[in-house]
Amino acid sequence: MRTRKVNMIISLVTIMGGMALVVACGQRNATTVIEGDAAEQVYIAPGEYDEFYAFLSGGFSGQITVYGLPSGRLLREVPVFSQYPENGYGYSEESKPMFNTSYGFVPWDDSHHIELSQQNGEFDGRWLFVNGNNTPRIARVDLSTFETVEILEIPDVAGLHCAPFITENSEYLVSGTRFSIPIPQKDVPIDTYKENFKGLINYVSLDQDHGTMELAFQIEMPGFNYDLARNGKAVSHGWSFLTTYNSEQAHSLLEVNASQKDKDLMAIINWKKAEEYVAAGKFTERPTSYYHNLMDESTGIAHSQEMKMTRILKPEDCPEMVYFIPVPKSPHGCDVDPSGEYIVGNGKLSADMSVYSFSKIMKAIEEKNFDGEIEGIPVINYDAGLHGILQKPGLGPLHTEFDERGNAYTTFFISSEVVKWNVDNLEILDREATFYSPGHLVIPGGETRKPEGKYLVAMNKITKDRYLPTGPELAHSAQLFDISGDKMKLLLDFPTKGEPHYAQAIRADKVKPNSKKFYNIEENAHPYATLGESKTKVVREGDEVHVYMTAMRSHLAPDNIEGFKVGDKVFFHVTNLEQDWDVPHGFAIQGATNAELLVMPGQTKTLLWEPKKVGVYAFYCTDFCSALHQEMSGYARVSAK
Ligand code: CUK
Repeated sequence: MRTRKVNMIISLVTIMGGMALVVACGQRNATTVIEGDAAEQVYIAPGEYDEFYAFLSGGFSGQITVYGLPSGRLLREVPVFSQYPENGYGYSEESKPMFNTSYGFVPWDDSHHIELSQQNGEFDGRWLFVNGNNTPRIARVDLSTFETVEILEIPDVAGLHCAPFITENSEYLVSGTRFSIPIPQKDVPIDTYKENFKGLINYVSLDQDHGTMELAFQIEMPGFNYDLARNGKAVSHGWSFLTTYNSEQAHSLLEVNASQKDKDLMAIINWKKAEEYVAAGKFTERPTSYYHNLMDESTGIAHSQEMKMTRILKPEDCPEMVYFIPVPKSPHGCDVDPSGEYIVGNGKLSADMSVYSFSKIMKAIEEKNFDGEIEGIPVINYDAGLHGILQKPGLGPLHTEFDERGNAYTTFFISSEVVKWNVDNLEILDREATFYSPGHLVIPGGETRKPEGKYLVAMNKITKDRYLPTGPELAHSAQLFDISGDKMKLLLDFPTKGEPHYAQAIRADKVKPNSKKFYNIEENAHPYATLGESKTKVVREGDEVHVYMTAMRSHLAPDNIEGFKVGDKVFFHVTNLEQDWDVPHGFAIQGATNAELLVMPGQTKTLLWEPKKVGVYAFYCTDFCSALHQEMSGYARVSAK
């Protein structure tokens, strides 16, 4: 988003000078819109719970954050594509394998889109999926523990921005490459883009009981930029919609090259048909390399597996599987309404928004109402698939969510507002300023068949004067609106972490009852678990030393350890023997070059320590756990080799 802002603004100002008025109207003063009982509506009394969980992606922080709504209180930060010193994720020996990729150990990524698991088009509160944009990956967070338990790399794509969009019974996560590349990778001149660069759309299947991901198949596509997607629901179940930009196939995305055409294209995929082709063996197997990292539930240890083959479906071998339809210039998303009938395709560089009708698209396909084809893929006639056009809604439309009353809500980045409109008759009903320049927005269930149109959160890209200044770097800002009435009402600003792009929100009672309180120590199958203080020991195997340690209020055992040598690799395997909610213990040792561990009751976690100098070094529990917490410590003596 960030690098495109300036170009977008320049072109929109030139293209739509006449609409500059909307920009001016957008900059209203917040104090004029806060009225009545806003404070009461967001106030959650001490000891009370919020009504919704909201999960915000962290953008370049690589994490996700969990907020309560309507209070806007930050409840948790869940590390996904980033090492996290607060709990040792990515530093502990158990979690390090989560970052294995075909490029090596990559403990950072850029996370954009959150998808909660669904059944029958409704959130079921089991898992959350999120993409890693840069080193293409998809992660799964288990909502009983709020921990990242799986990361799957997606091969032969670049920039997995268009991910991970879920189907209504959690059959698949669909994703597409943001940047087309040579497949397989090879050393070719960049200006051979048109001949050598290809795109891939990927279908990852989900195990219905465990949520585990598997790359089911990939569809080879023309070398466009696949930006965002949604899957059909209800009447359109079985189909995916992906917007693309740069249908010019320019290898430089300067506006003069990549935004010449008046329209770009939306890809429409019949994934049920694709499944049939896979079952009929119509794919080619292509050698590749990607990693699948999975946390074992009983040991808490992540294991990596390198995968070496992928199945490719080619549209030319698989008729009636892939179509295109034109969308307004430089689109950024295609959102499907709760009925599954309407698909909103917006162009960032267009003054209008196109709303498509799924049944009309089906009719056009049936009647072969095509305007030619691109690389063998039929292009459906634009007017034949159109439900209608939303005229001059605002400047720079980005994302749309829905309520259960037939309304859509779209963010406008440039005119800095949220616009409410009726999906059926395309009438604009309300507009509210946001502060400033919103990207995504979220309504609880707002992309499902069952939205709960009570609140809307706009996630703004620019903060400016909203908070006390904190130097040049400001937290991004989210804004909560009450959308239960005819007019939207701004209730609250709250700061966010990293750069949230998409978010999803779910009724708290769908997640809260399954939330794990602690790990049952009898089920701890970690090979270095120490299930009782009498079983603690120190075992040397050559230069490797394994310390079987326990933590219990208020001591670490063993506490004073001698016999380490300079150059040893010391593994502290710390088992937290507590069996009670909210009694973690921590572990840190002087000179360790990684972080600390935070060990939940019943868990075993391992910290690697490589002493470099002789001496006596202190270790201690990092999480204040009892009145004698400060006594929870010990010494490690290191002698010359
Ligand atoms: S994106 Cu950032 S505001 Cu990555 Cu879905 Cu549109």
